[in-house]
Amino acid sequence: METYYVNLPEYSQGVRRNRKHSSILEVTRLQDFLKDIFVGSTFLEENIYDKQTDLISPPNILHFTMHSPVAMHLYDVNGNHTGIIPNPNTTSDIRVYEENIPNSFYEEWGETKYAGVSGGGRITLELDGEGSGTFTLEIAETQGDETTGYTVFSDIPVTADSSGSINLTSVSDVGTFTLDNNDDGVPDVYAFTDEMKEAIGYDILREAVQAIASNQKTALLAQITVMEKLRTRGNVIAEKALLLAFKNQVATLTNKKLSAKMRISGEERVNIDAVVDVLIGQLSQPIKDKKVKLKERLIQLKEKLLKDIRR
Ligand SMILES: [Ca+2]
Repeated sequence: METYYVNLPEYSQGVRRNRKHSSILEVTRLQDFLKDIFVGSTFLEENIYDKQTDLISPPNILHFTMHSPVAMHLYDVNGNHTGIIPNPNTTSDIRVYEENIPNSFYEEWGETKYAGVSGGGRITLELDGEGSGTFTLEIAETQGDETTGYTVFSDIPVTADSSGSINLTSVSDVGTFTLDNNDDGVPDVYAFTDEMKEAIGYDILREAVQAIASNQKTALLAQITVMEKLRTRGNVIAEKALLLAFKNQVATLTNKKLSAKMRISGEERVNIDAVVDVLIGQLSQPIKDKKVKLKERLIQLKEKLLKDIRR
């Protein structure tokens, strides 16, 4: 018996249609090929191969996993959509989705949404809040069985009115994005990947403050220098107190009653706040590490104790 292979990704790219195994018999070139076989011909139509090795190397796949309450919509450069669509039956609460981007997929498992696309084209991921809480978004890139890229946005605050988007062709394009949480067109959340959070330091806060026009800039920069010294010395409690005070001060400076020279815009505040929050988050890390060390020490002591008793 002869075995033939249909390269579905190659076919789908060529005809801009999304074909999967369930719809393999709808591939017109396969239909033609099957007709040929019935009349005794084994002419290989385009996208059909008689050796598995003739298939092109596995395509890059971008995977998006959303631990919700956020809907994910993927768009390609041609405006094709993959994701949830309104159920045409308005009395039904069954979630309906489409997969119109060539070589894309969409699935939901309870609260988790999983979508992806292969081919390496530019993709826009649109996020649409479905409820209040926080979300975690994982973005991975694979080629065959190999994971070639991975990044994650953890515990990003979200509301039912939230919206934001990320443009990417590969995981390496991803670093930050903004969310508008109250639908007024002004970003409220500046999200960093976990990896990027580790790279943030006072140098980044200094950059964010340098970017403002307020005449309070010099005073804020002086405070940054103080906080940076506290970090070098490991004075966690004082540093945290100053970071919180710094955050309050920045909030006060957005007051519309202040003179234009002093005032900080809402957008400038979002950027500064995001960096300050990461710096505050980094402070609980040494405490966590200390706890782990303590636990390790307790295990060591217990082992020693047991050894001593058994002797
Ligand atoms: Ca907003």
